[in-house]
Formats: sequence, C-alpha cells, structure tokens
Amino acid sequence: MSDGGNFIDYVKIYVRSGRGGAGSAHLKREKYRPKAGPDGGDGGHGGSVIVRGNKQFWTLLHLKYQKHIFAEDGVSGMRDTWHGKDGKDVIIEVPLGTVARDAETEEFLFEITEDGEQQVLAKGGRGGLGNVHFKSSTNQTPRYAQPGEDCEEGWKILELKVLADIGLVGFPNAGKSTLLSSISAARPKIADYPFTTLVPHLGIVDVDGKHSFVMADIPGIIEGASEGKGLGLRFLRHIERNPILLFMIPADSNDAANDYDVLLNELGKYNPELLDKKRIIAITKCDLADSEIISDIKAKLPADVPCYPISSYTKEGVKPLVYGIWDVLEKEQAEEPAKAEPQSFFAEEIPDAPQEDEDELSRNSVKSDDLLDF
Ligand SMILES: Nc1nc2c(ncn2[C@@H]2O[C@H](COP(=O)(O)OP(=O)(O)OP(=O)(O)O)[C@@H](O)[C@H]2O)c(=O)[nH]1
Ligand SMILES: [Mg+2]
Repeated sequence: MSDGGNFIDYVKIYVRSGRGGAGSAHLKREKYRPKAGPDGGDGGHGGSVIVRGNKQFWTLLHLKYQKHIFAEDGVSGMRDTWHGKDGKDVIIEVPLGTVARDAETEEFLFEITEDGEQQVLAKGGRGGLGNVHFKSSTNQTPRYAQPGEDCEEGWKILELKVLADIGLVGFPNAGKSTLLSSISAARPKIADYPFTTLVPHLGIVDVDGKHSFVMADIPGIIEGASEGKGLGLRFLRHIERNPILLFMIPADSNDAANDYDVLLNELGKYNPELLDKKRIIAITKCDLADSEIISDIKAKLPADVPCYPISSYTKEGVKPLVYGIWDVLEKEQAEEPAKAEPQSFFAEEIPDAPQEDEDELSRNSVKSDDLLDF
C-alpha cells in the first residue's frame, strides 16, 4: 500500500454489550394441579464486545466507518424452565499493538500484542435466574425471578502503536525512507521534498541470514512539531515502544548538532520517556560530503551515542550500521528479562540453568512475508 489515507491508527467507537435476559417468574398451572409450582426459566446472557488480535490486520481502517458496535441482548427465560438464548458476542479484529482506552476517563484498558489474544471491551450482562431457583420449603410458589443484568456501554478509543525494534527519527528529507527501502523489502515513497512519508512503514531488516529486526519509518519531525508544525507529533506513538531510536542526520546539514538537539527536544515534549530509549545516530548521505566534513559532524555529536556514517546510495556504512543496531538490540533483549523478573532467591539452587538457544532468542520468527508496508 502506498502513502495515503488508508492507514488509520486511531478510532473512537461506541460499544454496547447485550443486556442479560430476564428470568421468568412463571407459575405452572395444570388442569388438575392448579398450583404445580414455579417453572420460569433463566434469561440468556447478553453478548460481549470483544477485541481480538489478528496479525493479518495492519490498520484500524475497517473501524473508521463503523462507529457503533452493539452485541446482542440475551433472550428472557420462559415457562417450562425454557432457558433464553444467549446474545451473540461481537468480535472486533485489530492489528497487534492495538491499545484500548476509555474515551472519557482516558483510562488504559488493555493492549493486544498476540495473534488471537482476546480482551473484553464491554461485558455482556448476566441472564437473570428464573423462579425455579427460588423455590424453598417455606416458599413453594416464588413469584419473582431475577432481572437480567444491564449492559455496559460507552465510547472507547482504539489506538494502534506499531511494534518495531527500532524507530527512525529525523527531519524531513533526512533519508529515512531511502534507508529502510535499501535494507528491507518495504517500499515507502521517496522524494526530494519534505513530508514524503505521511504514515508509518515497517520493514524487516535481515542482519546476517539468521537474525532480523523490525524497523519503523515515520514522518519527518521539524522544530515546533510539538506545537503542531509540519505533521505534528501524533505519529510518534509508533516509536513509543521501540527499544531503540535511530537518529538520522544528513551530512549536508547546516548544523548537525543543532538538528540532533531539536529532534531530542521535540521528542521530549511529546513524551519524556522517549528520551530514556537507547539511541544510535546515522550520518546520512555521506556520498555528498568528504571524510573531513563527516569527521567534523561526528565530533560535534555526543560521543556516548554510537554514530555511523552511511550512504544509502553507495551502501557504504550501511552494513556496519545494521550490525550496530543488532548489537544494541541483543543487549536490550538480554537485559529485558532481568528487568521484568527480579532475581529469585532460589536461583542459586538451580544447578545449570539451560542456556537459551541463540536462535530462540533471535527474531527469525518474523519472516519476510510478514512484512508490513502500510
Ligand atoms: N545523495 C544521497 N541522497 C539521498 C540518500 N538517501 C536519500 N537521499 C535523497 O534524499 C531525499 C529524501 O529522501 P527520503 O528517503 O524520502 O527522506 P525521508 O527522511 O524519508 O523524508 P520524509 O519522508 O519527507 O520525512 C530523496 O531525494 C533521496 O533520493 C543518500 O544516501 N545519498
Ligand atoms: Mg520518508
């Protein structure tokens, strides 16, 4: 898919689950047994509105014109202990990386990260119990039954935050899309005018035939983007969960150090947590500058951030950059479980903790045909 309006990463929908059907309070009357007792059946459960992850979906476009999503009500119970039919659930399929929030309170509800993962957005009401359940030694003819439980309803926000390992950050024209298309099968539009890229693109980058990672190309950022200049910063949500950011500074920039500071500043204004991510810098378009200029630029950029001069045209420096990214990613992956699970007191008692297979750790599971190009 090319750039344009087909990529929808934010929808506001009104959802309503089904009400539970009422239990029946029917009293059985037979010709010769006028008080044959209660026989009111239970009401059916109301259907729920459920969100399900589907790795075939890459956008929320299918929800753009379907603003109201209602599940079916449960049917009331009837005489002869007839159980009312349950209301049907509604399943909303969403791409992986979709986050659900309550539109009014902004409360985070859940996030879908796995194919087939299901979460309830609005729970169906329980069906009421029929009066047969309330018969007791002291009350042989209960004249009441439970009403069905009410539905849940409200405005919800579904927001897609693409899942990538590294996000490209740079001014328009910095060469982000050119890099992505030179190292992956993604084909974002490339042109010598600013804001060529209007929506995020993902590509799978092969490292060495054994390992790969996912790179996200997003629209360019300019000074004042946090105040809405250019395309604003809305799309930065797509790099919020990337563990690494790759800053792209062109070799023909007038002031590389300032470019880098402006980018950092804008990211920080959008979400200060973006500044906690690992960073790598690529000096792009190095075919346009001689080595002296490149050394000069390098010297002006922070020494503690790995910096790679590259040219997507001549391919010079591109492979070392890819290896450099993989290096940082591997370290991040190794650190990740340690962060998530504090060391157990019993860890020392486990003799030889099995070593994780290198391939298991790798991202090889992402195949090239999983490539997403919005
Ligand atoms: N000489 C040279 N030009 C390059 C190189 N990489 C990209 N360009 C050119 O720079 C221009 C912008 O490239 P893009 O890849 O579209 O830049 P971008 O950062 O994706 O730009 P936006 O999508 O607008 O943010 C195009 O004309 C590219 O052909 C490079 O390595 N060397
Ligand atoms: Mg681009």
